[in-house]
Amino acid sequence: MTDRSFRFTHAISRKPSASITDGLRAVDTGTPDLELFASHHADYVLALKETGAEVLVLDALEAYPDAVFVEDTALCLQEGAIVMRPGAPSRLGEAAEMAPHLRRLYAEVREISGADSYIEGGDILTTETEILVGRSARTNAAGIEELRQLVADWGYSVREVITPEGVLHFKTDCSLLDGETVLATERLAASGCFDGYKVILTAEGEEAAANTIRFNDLVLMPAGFPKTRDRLVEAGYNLREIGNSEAAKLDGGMSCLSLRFSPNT
Ligand code: CIR
Repeated sequence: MTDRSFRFTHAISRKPSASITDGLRAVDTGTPDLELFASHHADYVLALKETGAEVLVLDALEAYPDAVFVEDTALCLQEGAIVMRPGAPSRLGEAAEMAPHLRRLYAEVREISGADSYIEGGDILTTETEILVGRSARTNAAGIEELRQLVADWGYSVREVITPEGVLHFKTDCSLLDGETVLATERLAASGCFDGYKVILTAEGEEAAANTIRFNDLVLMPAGFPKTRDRLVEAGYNLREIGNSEAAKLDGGMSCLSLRFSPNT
C-alpha cells in the first residue's frame, strides 16, 4: 500500500480577512472574530510545518469573505492540479486567484471549465485507490463528470457518492486517516459509501469532529470533541487539537483551511 493520500511535501493556506464576517453560513451562530480566527489559523499552519512540509501562506483576500477556505478552489494530485468551479456564486472568483500559485508549483494545471459544471474541493476525498466525490448543493453531476475526464489519463478513478442532505460538503462528514481508514459520521457511513474501508465513527453529538485531516504523521482535529478524540488516540493516531470555533461559525473545519500535496515536478 502506498501512502500518497496522506504524505505531503507542500500545503497552501490563506490568512483570514476582516471580511470573514460576511462569510457564507447555513445557520447564523454568531459573528466570527478575526483575531481569534487568525490565532487558530496560525496554530494550524504551525502544525502543518512541524511535520516538515513547506507551507505557503497567502495574504488575506478582502474581496472574498470565504477565501480562507482554500480547499474548495482546487484538487491537488501528484501529477497535477485541477482548478475547481465553486458552486457558490460568491466563491467562483477564488479559484482564479489560486490558479497562478498552483502553476508555480506544478508543471500541469487543468481547469474545470464547463459553464454548467460546479464542483468544490470540500466534496472530494482522495484515498489510495480512488477519488470519491459527493454530489451536494455545491457540486453537480456535470462537475463530477468533467473531473472524471480530467484525471483519467493520470490513472485515477472517480466515484460519485452523495453528500447527506443538509450537509455542506462530503468532507464535512468524513476524513481520511490512513491508506485504509476513514473517520466518518454515522449518517454518512450508513450510506454504504465506505464499504471496503475501515471506518471509525465520530461519537454521538460530535459530528463536527468528522472534518479532520491526516497530514504526514499528524491528525489535526477541531478542539472540543473529547469522545471522538479518545477513539482516535486509542486507534494509535498522533493527534493535534486545533481551535476551530470561528471557522465553525462559517461551516469550516480542518480540511477547508489548506490544499495539501506533493507535486511530481
Ligand atoms: C462556504 O459556505 O463555502 C464556507 N463558508 C465554508 C467552506 C468550507 N469548506 C470546506 O468544507 N471545504
